[in-house]
Amino acid sequence: MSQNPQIITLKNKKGLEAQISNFGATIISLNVPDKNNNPINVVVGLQNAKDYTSQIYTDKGLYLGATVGRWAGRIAGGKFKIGEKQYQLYNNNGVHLHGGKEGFDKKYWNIDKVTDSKLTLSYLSKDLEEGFPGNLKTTVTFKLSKKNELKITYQATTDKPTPVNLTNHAYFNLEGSGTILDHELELKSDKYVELDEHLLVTGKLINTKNSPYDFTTKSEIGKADFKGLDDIFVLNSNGNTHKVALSSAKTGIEMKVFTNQPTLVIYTPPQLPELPYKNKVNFSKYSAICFEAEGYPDAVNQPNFPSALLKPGETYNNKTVFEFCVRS
Ligand code: FUC
Repeated sequence: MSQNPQIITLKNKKGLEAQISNFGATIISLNVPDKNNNPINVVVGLQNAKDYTSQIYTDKGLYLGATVGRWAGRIAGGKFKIGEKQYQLYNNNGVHLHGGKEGFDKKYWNIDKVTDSKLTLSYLSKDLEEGFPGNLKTTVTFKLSKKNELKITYQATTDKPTPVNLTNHAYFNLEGSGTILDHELELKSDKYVELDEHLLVTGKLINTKNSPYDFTTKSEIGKADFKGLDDIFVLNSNGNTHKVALSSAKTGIEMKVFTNQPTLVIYTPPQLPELPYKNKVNFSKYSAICFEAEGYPDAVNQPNFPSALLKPGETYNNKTVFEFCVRS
């Protein structure tokens, strides 16, 4: 019997409103008041929750607003070793991406707890699902705070050592349509991860300074040398300050990203495919930007990167916050 996704609406008292689907623990819209107090949906979403379950959509591999796991990003060779034991994951031409054929983005999550402003979903990923060892119990909490933040918290526990790397794959556009090329971006990252032609990590880190990846001073995304991003940045670890600030002069909306994760994938697809988008909006070239806060990429195969193995008795804890304000 086919299931129907359920939508949960969260609100805070400052006008933030989020719609979350339990299919993929997916953010399907996030309304934020602009400088004229009009709501702008800043997250790219589809019209109906059911649209996310159709193969026409899933074949496009967009992961719009979804929770990605058990491993967000790419695992080279689609395999890894724990001790002497090798694990073979679901892969496509030798690359495991975003949790496999049916990752966490395509699972129905259990609705554990709902209040006006907070939702907790959970999912039990069974031993060897997509090839990963251990029964992994995962919860994700979405909360709209009084400080006008969307706080996403992931926790997970396992009964066997297993790699865990969870993230949310929301595509942001602070104008709700058009392009993000006119948005301004500040990114607190002095180093990015070198990638090969298959977008796999070489293990080398490169300075962002004097490269097209230097957004340490806030600047327009569409500056002269911008060629699109599908890159991994190492976040500077100075205190509890924001790691990213993104703003639109048109709507006055500014979003700051805080996270306890060490790296951030920034992804700007050149063009979104034709799909039944919410509010029937039109998107032009470089229509949205993803900020996927996560652990070091392919850490299971990179001995120089911090380990990403979760062991029995430990709790995986990932907190990422998207804070909104209006600048006049
Ligand atoms: C990001 C990228 C990938 C992929 C996906 C939809 O995480 O790194 O290249 O296209 O999102």
